Amino acid sequence: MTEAALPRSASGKTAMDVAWECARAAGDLALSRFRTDHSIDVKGHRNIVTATDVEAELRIIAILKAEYPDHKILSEETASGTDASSGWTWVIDPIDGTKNYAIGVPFWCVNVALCLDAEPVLALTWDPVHQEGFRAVAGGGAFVNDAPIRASELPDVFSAVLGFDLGYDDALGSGQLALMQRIFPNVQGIRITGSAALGLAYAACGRIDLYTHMNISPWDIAAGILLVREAGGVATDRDGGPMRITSRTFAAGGRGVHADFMSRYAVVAGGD
Ligand code: LIP
Repeated sequence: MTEAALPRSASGKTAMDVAWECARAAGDLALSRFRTDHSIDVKGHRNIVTATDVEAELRIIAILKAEYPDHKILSEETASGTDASSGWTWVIDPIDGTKNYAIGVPFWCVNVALCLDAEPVLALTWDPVHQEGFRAVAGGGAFVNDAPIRASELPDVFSAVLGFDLGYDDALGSGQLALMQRIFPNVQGIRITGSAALGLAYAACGRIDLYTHMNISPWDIAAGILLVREAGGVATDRDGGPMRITSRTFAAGGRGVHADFMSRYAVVAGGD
């Protein structure tokens, strides 16, 4: 699939142009309010949402409804129950890394993906603070802004820097910490990112060599699956099956590090 094969919008724009419009509309709003006081609601255990998350999402949805009225939308704050299993679906996270955003840590992004029958075919992860757009179209390779990106070519976990996050489930989070304790010190570095979408983007461009999670949502990962694959990396769930937008667990990154991680460490949480 190339960009030309993706549906044009109602106003004749390419799908990537519409994705950029969505990313900038949400990103400009979020950036304008970064490190200001936020009105925060608690959605669940360690899971917060700011008023800006919701407003940014509504801006994206307004653009998508105008440009692709027949496409479905699966989004974190206002449409998290959409069935994306068939047809065209935009999968949206207006601010991934909401906790980072709320506490002033400059590691958050706007995450936009277009899926066909639940398979990501277009990805855009936009980091407004660092002005970096990680993008890909299926079959067209992956880029940060206009520079091509490649996943890590390191051979194993020992030579790697790993990224992960804890998520909102204590047992699964504890499992991740126990796993990292098992790996350490046979690794060059370990990072907790606070944004799964940027964690995957950084794995796609080899800034980190592998990113893994045990309790994730479709809007956090839809774009990253395609970025890692189009950058020559591997993305699987922790059982070794192909990573899908419905995967709750995953490991994604360079081929060598991924193979070594999966063969040595990828036991399902609770077995550590
Ligand atoms: C978050 C991810 C993070 C993960 C959290 C949550 P949010 O997304 O970025 O990596 O650990 O459970 O999914 O809530 O900021 O969009």
